[in-house]
Amino acid sequence: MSQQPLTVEQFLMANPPASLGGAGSLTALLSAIGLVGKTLARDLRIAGLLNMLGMTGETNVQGESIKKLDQIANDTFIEVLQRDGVAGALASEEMEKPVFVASPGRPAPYMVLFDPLDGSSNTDVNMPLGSIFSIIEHQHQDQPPEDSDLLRKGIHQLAAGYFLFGPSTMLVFTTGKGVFGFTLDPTVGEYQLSHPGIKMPSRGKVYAVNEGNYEKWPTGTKRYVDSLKKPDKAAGRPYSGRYSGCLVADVHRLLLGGGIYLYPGEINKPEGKLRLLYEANPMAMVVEQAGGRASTGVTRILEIEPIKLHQRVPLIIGSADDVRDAESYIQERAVLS
Ligand code: AFP
Repeated sequence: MSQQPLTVEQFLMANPPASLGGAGSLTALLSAIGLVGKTLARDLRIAGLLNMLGMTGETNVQGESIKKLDQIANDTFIEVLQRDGVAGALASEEMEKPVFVASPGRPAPYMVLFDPLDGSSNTDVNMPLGSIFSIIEHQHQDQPPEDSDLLRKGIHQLAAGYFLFGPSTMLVFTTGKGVFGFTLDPTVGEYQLSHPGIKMPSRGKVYAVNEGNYEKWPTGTKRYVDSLKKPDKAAGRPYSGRYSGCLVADVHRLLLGGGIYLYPGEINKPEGKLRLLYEANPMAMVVEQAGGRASTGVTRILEIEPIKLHQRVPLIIGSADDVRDAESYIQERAVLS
C-alpha cells in the first residue's frame, strides 16, 4: 500500500519549529493560516458565479482600487486569525493600520503580516493568484500594536510562506529549516506534503519582469535584461520570458525550475512597486531557505531596516547566480553614472 503523504500538522509534529509562548503555538498559527487558504481556494473557484469579481469602488492605503476579492481575502485572514490563531496583531497590505487581537489570559506571541491577494489583476480573467504571509514575534502582547512594533528586518521572521491558487492550491512555507510545499487535496480537505525540501537550481533559464516598463528603468537594469536575450548557447541564453502578473506564481516557477524575477526600481520611482513587509520579506525568506537570493540590486532584502509599514522596495529574486549577475549590472550602472 502506498504511504499517505504527511499533512501540514503531521509534518510540523514530526519537525517541530521553535515555538514562542508554549509548544505547538506556531503549528496552531500555521494551521489557522492553512484554513484561510482553504477558504480562499473555495471562494476563488466559484467567484465568477457569486458576483465576487470586479471592483468595490474603494481605494486602499496605497491609493490602488480595491477588487471585491481583495476585500474578501483580507476579511478572511482577519476573521480566521482573530478567532483561531495565536496572533496578537495582524497587518495587511490592504489596511492602513494593524489590527490588535485582544486575547486576555492566553499568549498571543505572534504578529502576522500579509498580502491577502497577490496578483489581483488576474482575478477577473481566471489566472493564478496568491496570498503571502510573514510571521514575526509580538513583543508587547498586552498593548495595541504601534506601526513601529511591526518594523522588523526580514531576518527576524520566524516563518514565511505563500498560497498559490493555480490549477491546484499549494501552501509553501519555511520556518527557517528549509522550504516545504503542500498541495491541497480538496476531496479530503487537507494539504499534503508534495514538495519536500525544495532547493532552487543556482541558475535558471527563465526571467520574469514587466518589460513594458523598460524605458523607465535605469541603464544597468536595461543592460541586464538585454543580456538575457543575447544568444549564447554555452551560457544557456536567450532566457525565456515568463511573466504572469502574480509574484507568487512567478517566484514559484523559479523556486522549482530556477531563474530570476525582477520588479526593479525606476528612474522616477526608485523604490519600485512591491511592499517590503508583505511581499519582499516573506518571498525572500522562502527563496533564501531554498538556496536562492533576494536583493534590491544593491542590498539584501532581509537586511533592510523598515522605516514605514507600507514601504516599497525594488525586488530582484531567484536563483543565486542569476541574482548576482543582475546585481553586478545594476551596481555597475551606479559606478558609471
Ligand atoms: P496586484 O496584486 O496589485 O495586482 O499586484 C501584483 C504585484 O504586486 C505582483 O504580484 C506582480 O508581480 C506585480 O505586482 C505586477 O505588477 P505590474 O502589473 O506593474 O507588472
